[in-house]
Amino acid sequence: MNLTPTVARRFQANPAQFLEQEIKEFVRTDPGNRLPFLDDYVMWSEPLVRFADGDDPLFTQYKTIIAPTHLTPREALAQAYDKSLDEVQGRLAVISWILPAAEETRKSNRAERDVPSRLWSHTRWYGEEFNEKLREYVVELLTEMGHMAVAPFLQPYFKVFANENGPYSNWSERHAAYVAGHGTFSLSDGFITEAGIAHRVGNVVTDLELPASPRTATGPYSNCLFDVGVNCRACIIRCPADAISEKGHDKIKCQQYLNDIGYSSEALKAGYVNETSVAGCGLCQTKVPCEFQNPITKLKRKKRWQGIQVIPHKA
Ligand code: B12
Ligand code: SF4
Ligand code: SF4
Repeated sequence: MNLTPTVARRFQANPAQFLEQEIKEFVRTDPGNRLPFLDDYVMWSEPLVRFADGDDPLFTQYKTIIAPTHLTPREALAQAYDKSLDEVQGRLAVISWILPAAEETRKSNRAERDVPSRLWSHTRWYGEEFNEKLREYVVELLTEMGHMAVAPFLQPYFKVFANENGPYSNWSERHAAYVAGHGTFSLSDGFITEAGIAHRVGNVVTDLELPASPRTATGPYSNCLFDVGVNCRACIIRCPADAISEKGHDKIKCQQYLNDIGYSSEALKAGYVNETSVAGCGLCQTKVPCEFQNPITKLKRKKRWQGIQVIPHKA
């Protein structure tokens, strides 16, 4: 990395602004965000970047909400550097970004009913490879500036376990995004941000102190229309695996479906994936009112115009 004195000065003057600009610039210019075999198709639109306080009490609550094995940012950083918790001193922050799927990708997936479009599938595979590169880039930037930094998802300690409800990991990138105020979960389980639900998430934990972005959501599901009493069943109707109902998302059915289409010879023949990859699905994230915007922001605008208040029925 070319760490010139100008770059170092920019970082020192305003680390939060510097990181946001660097992440946006990387997404805009790095060739990893393009598909060379498809006329350099750009997979991700401009990212959303926010910061969470690494000691936000929610991270400890996740040990009850998700599982005791879910790591706090301090544990994630300490384990990566082979240190004890006491050796990781001072304030910590989690840098959290959202990579919104490009419009053409979303449009192509809207037209599908059973399997994802090729663009969606390529974005699942090559787009996540780029997301890995971005995590590595942010870690490198921070370490070059003299800070500790880790992308928990890329660590050898990252694990996905399973219980009677299906898979869960020891570092959920969406739960960190929730702490950073990016948005909320939903009936389909997808995470609804101001840029909608059709996206991927990335995080880096660091000992650099950054200002925590405000969290304005009134509850863990409050960006979902179903949560405010609107009879939105769009994701239920879209799911080809019958994995979404008014009770929520059945992770086991969803995973089974992803495995079936991801490794079927039909999917391989259709050129979706290579032999070691997964095809994805995301039909519940396209052709739905939360696809590329926060539907509650839109609803509130409309209701304000009509003089009606929107109150979530679940806290
Ligand atoms: C395991 C996994 C899966 C599993 C299980 C999904 C799941 N919901 O957990 C399966 C295989 C089913 C799956 C499917 C898909 N996945 Co996936 N998957 C993961 C992975 C690796 C870990 C997720 C995890 O740890 N979950 C932990 C469990 C406990 O979370 P949970 O059940 O959602 O949590 C609920 C409770 O915590 C509850 N809750 C209850 N009380 C409270 C209180 C508070 C305060 C809060 C905050 C929450 C809360 O809210 C949550 C929602 O119901 C992440 C990557 C990562 N490391 O984060 C990607 C990830 C979640 N997957 C992703 C994607 C895109 C997909 C697919 C669309 C496939 C595709 N690419 O085409 C589908 C979408 C399925 C769906 N409808 O959401 C994205 C999600 C982006 C988004 N828009 O939300 C992620 C974040 C990958 C990434 N880096 O971007 N995935
Ligand atoms: S489609 Fe409707 S019910 Fe489903 S997650 Fe989006 S807003 Fe919620
Ligand atoms: S990813 Fe596909 S199978 Fe899973 S819930 Fe969404 S639509 Fe259903």
